[in-house]
Amino acid sequence: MGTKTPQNRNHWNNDGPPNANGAGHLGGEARGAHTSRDGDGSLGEGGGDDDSDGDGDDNAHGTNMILPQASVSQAEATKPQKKRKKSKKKKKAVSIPQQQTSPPSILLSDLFPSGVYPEGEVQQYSKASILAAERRYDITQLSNDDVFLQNYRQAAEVHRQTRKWVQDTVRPGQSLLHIAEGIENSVRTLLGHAGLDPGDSLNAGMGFPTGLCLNHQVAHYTPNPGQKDVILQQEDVMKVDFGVHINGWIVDSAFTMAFDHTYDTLLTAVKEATNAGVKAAGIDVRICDVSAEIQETMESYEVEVTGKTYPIKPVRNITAHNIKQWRIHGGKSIPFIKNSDQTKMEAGEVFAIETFGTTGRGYLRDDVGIYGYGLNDDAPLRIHSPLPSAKRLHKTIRENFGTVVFCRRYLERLGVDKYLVGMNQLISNGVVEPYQPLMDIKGSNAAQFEHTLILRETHKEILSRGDDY
Ligand SMILES: [Co+2]
Repeated sequence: MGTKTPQNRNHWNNDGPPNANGAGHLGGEARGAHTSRDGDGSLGEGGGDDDSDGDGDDNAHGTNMILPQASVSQAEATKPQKKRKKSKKKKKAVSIPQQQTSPPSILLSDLFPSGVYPEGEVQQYSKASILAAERRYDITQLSNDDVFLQNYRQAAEVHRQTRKWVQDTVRPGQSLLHIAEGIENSVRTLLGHAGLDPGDSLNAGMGFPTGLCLNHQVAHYTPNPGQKDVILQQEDVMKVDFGVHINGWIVDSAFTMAFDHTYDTLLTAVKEATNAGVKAAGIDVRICDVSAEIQETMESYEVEVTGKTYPIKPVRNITAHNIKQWRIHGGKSIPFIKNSDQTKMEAGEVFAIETFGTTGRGYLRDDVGIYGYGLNDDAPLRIHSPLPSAKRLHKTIRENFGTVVFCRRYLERLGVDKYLVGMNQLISNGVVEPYQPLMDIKGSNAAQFEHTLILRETHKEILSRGDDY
């Protein structure tokens, strides 16, 4: 999920809307800017920035093996024969499944009974960064570091197993609703949280509405209830962007599918631009330097569509971002084009490094319709609304989503109906922020790739990395 750049801060390009405030730099999102709606909710305890990871973890490479199933113990085997033993033995023979099914249906914790989840890709910092990390070595190690890391790795594995199902089975002719629901069923099933009991989806669940954007739709489109089915076509370029959260920590990762080889170069350009951003990321690295790497990589490609050559343009008014607990957009933004933002990335921070490239203008506008809603983090706990429906809706949102962005389908599966009037009142009172779909010009095509990484003390871990992207 990308951060939409507030229009009055979009002053690093010439053909976007004029810059209204003339701020001197492009520093991280100002408080109170639109991103605050993702808010660091008062949900769960602790939270904050306790994500700096220690070196105390003993999860070396290779711990992602599935441990062999415990066999019948010696004592059990030598026990004197008893009646009914036959049936008992039969029960023991039921094995722990070791392979995910398609569609995914097996709880991830059953696939990893040891509770140790695969480590993400390890990338080393530059020498200078390692020296800086050594100086920080006395940073207090929090006791829950390992739990934090295992939770994050578990969420990443749920993302990988779910997207494998998408890549293996999604084909033209299927509806976007079918694909979105398949992703969401998989994520919830693998996490073991259906999210139907009050508050259950706050333990673990979807990190934001599943994004399925076609062609010139660039970001923030999800199927809505009651809409006419959109059927995936052979020539479509589809961005698949979904999030998995455990305890408010969100893995935000996206990829693009195309069934027509015309778009291979577009996909390669954007994938490589994202990888360049991932590679550039590090402790004390300035945001402007990450942006420059992304832009240079993206613009080194061009794509030919029906005989015409298009430069691949980085999208200018949406950005990569850091992630905080319960906040998909944590306040730092990384544009895909040159800027002068001297803000530095810091040890312990989690970043969603994403890029979007397009054959269109490279400037997004709001499309009609709605993507989702998010509770503002600074919204009051109690609202004074004359509408009982708005009060009820507010309670439902707080109990089930907190500040996690949700869509109409997530609300309706809870049995909530006739909520639009109440929702509009919450929006006009500033309690809830709506999110619109974002599009480039019709006829253009855009691609997206995104990874979530954590800047650990001595190396970065690309949590969402898979053998697919
Ligand atoms: Co994102």
